[in-house]
Amino acid sequence: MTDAQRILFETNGFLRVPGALSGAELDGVRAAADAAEARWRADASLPGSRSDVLLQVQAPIEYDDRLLALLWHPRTFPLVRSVLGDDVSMIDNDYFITPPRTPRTHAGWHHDVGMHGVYHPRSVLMVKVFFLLSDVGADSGGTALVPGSHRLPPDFAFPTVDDVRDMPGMVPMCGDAGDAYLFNGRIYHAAQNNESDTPRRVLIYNYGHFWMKTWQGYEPSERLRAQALASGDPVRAQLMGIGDAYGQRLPAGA
Ligand SMILES: O=C(O)CCC(=O)C(=O)O
Repeated sequence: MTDAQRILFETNGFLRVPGALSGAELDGVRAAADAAEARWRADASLPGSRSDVLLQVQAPIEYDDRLLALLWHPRTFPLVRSVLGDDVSMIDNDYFITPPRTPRTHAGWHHDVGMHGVYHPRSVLMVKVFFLLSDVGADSGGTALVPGSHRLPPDFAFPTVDDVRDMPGMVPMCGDAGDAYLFNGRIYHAAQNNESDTPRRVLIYNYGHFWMKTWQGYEPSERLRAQALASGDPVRAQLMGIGDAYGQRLPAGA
């Protein structure tokens, strides 16, 4: 992480990574996401939510190794590790498809993390990485966030707004397919309504510390855990939750 990236992330609570995926890599990830979506749509027993405001393919890493490998992508994972530390692990992962012309947002203003007993303005407990698979403009249903809000005290009273866009100070996370961004899970954020004619597609990877529990329903399958162990890669193993509950850390250089 460069000094500029560190300063931007620490002060704003988020960081953009333009062109994280490009060319053949973006094509491959999109093909993998399309195939995952088709399988998920065809089998209602597969986990996720199916509503008029969001199609949520839960745990896309289980569908295709190209979606799995984004967890340790060289353009984003080193940034996450740099911010969270060597005890980084995976908390959850999703593929969100926001249908065109949604009647309302699928996620109002919220923080992802608010653990009791933690002074959040000084902590980084979770970091979320978003990979855009479609171009996201101001009306495409993208993420909105309030820069710097991860530093506000836990009892800070944000105004209540009917429209996500009316939150004072909010910034829309627009971008092109292949762009990525990451944010501190404490930042105040929401999803905008998709007022465009095209679906908004985004892959989301959430990271925390190794001692934190994986979100229920996102525990990696035995297949992925065995694959990670067989790879001999300490990064993969740790991201799949394999290691000692306390004191687990990636070795320098891994
Ligand atoms: O769809 C979005 O951009 C919002 C996602 C969100 O609120 C979250 O991941 O907590």
